[in-house]
Amino acid sequence: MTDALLINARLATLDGPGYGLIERGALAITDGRITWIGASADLPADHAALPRHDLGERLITPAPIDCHTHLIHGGDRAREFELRLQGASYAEIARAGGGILSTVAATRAADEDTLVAAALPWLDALLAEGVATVEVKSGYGLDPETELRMLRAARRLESLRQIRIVTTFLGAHACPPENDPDTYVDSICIPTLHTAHAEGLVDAVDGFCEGIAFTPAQIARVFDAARALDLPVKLHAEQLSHTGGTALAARYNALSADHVEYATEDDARAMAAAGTVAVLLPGAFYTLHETQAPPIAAFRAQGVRMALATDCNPGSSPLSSILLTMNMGCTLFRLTPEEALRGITTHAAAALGLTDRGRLAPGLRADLAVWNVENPAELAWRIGFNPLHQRWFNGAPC
Ligand code: DI6
Ligand code: FE
Repeated sequence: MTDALLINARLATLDGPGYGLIERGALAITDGRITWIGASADLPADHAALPRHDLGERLITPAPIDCHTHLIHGGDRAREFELRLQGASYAEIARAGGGILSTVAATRAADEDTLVAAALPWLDALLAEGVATVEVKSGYGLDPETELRMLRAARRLESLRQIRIVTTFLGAHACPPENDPDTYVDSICIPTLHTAHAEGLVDAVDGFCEGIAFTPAQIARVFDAARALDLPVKLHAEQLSHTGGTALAARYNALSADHVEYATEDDARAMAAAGTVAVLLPGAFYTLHETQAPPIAAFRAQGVRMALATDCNPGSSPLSSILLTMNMGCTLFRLTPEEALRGITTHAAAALGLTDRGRLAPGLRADLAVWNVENPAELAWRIGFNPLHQRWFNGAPC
């Protein structure tokens, strides 16, 4: 691992209030960690001998983190896109056996190599925008074999790219056609979670709490199983309607409640008390022509941390741009560009339970994005433009 001294940069540290900007800054890296950060003029003599990289006054931010994706999946859903444009709703397509279940059929039919190869172009699009940590969910298998295959495929991405993958078991994503929901949860989903955990394939546990998926009581059984294994939980909650998932997630001290368009002020209070992050997914809101925006004002008032993620999946959010996600968060949900940047860094890390990244500070991982922009707000401002100059992963440019 090379040590390095980055000089002549503007630093958006996100450490402290606002962007935490440092002008004419320097950042020292040893063994993949940030060892010093501050104004160049204050650089201690013992760091001055490190190999220097002059960044030409470019902006450095923490590397983006995509904290909610369904990157591993078989097939595509372009036909469903056409049907929705002709007026069919997401829920109608799901009830007719399309939607998530059509991706389940395609994923069951794909071997591990095929799943990995299909995921790489989506992943590479994220890497091209500086992303250094990606969460990947299972949930398109809904049988033991395919759920495990998805998680193994997700883990394999780490050996093929310079990226940290966080895996989430989403067995409770939809009920497979061959089961009823209660039998599925108790006889398939929970036993599969045990097997996947024993293989070291699970970092967190998720579910889809919704009229077209699982009830709070069913999700609670999955969460109890997660708790017994000492695994953190998160939940797709209040995406299409209000079913009580957010309150349930807060009761289990979930890392995050995701989507949350239909969450209420009470839900925001419960999330704040539990420290549960709201993961906003504007790509799904946009794709599904949703009109109910998440309760941003209540989240702000209660001090709920808001993260932003792509929800990259073939159905409700075929989005693999973290920059466009920031722009959508601002334009569709009226986040400030500062909230959007925090949403893909500091708060995205919190949504994954990671405390060693998402800010620029001594001791944290040197996962960095160097941008050809002057001001951080430019990252959320432009549409379809990628100003990334360089990505640093674990202390090295790549
Ligand atoms: N909500 C979503 O937005 C994704 N999963 C979920 O529970 C969509 C999954 C899909 O449509 O394939
Ligand atoms: Fe999702």
